[in-house]
Amino acid sequence: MTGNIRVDWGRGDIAALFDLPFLDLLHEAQTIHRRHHAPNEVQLSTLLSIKTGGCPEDCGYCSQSAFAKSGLKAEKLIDVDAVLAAAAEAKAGGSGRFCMGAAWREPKDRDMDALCTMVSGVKAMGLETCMTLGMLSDDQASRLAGAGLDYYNHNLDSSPEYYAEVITTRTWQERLDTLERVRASGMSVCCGGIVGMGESREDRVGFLHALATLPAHPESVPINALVPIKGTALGDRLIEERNTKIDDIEFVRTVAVARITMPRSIVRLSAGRESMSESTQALCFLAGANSIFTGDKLLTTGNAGAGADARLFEKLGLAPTTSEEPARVAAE
Ligand code: SAM
Ligand code: DTB
Ligand code: SF4
Repeated sequence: MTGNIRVDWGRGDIAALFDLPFLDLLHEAQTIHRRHHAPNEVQLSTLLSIKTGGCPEDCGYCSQSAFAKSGLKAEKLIDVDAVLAAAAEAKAGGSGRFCMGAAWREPKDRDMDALCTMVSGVKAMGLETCMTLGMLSDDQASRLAGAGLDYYNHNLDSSPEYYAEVITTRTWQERLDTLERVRASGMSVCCGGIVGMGESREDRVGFLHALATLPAHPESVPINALVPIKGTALGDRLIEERNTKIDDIEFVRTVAVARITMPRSIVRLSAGRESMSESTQALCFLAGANSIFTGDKLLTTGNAGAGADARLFEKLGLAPTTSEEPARVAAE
């Protein structure tokens, strides 16, 4: 336990949650959700790719890997001004957090000054800041924290077993080491993964087990549904095999189990929302998802967009929240 939050889940406990009758599972998830979070509020984050393509890692789902034949052009780190302009647009659109992603194995020390300027500039606009840049050294983590970086995103992506089938250039242990460095620097952790990559239920159990037994739960847990991209190993497989897209109900179950096992974390309904029905998204919110990515674009692929989100929020009576603190405090 950390505080009164359980971190000693067994795989069997998590498998048993997945096995619950759907309505019982949703009831439990929603009950726990209301204990820790404001029931009708959804946190809004916006993504920007600050360095696109040409990544030396071989993540089988990713358009930005140099191993993929996605046709994406490799670009250099973009200018600070371009980042600030995109952040201003995100803020005007009501977003509370600005997440900057780079297609790197790890940042180079020569990029650190520019990255820190981006962080302090975005923070000065009154937005929460998040970056995802690959692995970090202790020094890089403390420099980013010092510049005002609130969150660092680094995903475990799947179960340890299935991870090895998806990525071979970076080990599971290296991911854990980066997460530990982020924690030690004082930044909040954003860590989740992808479902719908062809993994089994047992892998989804193992994935959530890995997250829910970290020494402290990540403050943000992004749950992505694979966006199949032509030219990537997993995208091509999904496109060829058709109908292997994760079942909507199984996706909602995954969100619900994340909510139950990590009760205080913000659970983000992340990639894959563009092709998700309103009803499935509504079930995800009922299951405890309380964050989304706003805007028309994720990093390289499309996103639901402001119009569709505004309509859905209106229908469901949801309101954006800009900070997770009030919801948490209300729960104590
Ligand atoms: N290069 C950095 C890294 O991987 O550490 C950060 C960027 S990477 C794109 C961030 C996360 O986006 C991945 O860990 C993965 O979970 C998610 N992601 C990437 N491509 C995706 C896709 N096609 N569908 C769903 N999620 C995806
Ligand atoms: C995360 O878990 N999902 C976001 C964020 N962290 C960086 C990225 C989703 C990327 C989807 C595919 C793309 O747009 O390239
Ligand atoms: Fe590189 Fe990140 Fe894509 Fe993996 S997910 S190939 S590390 S950009």
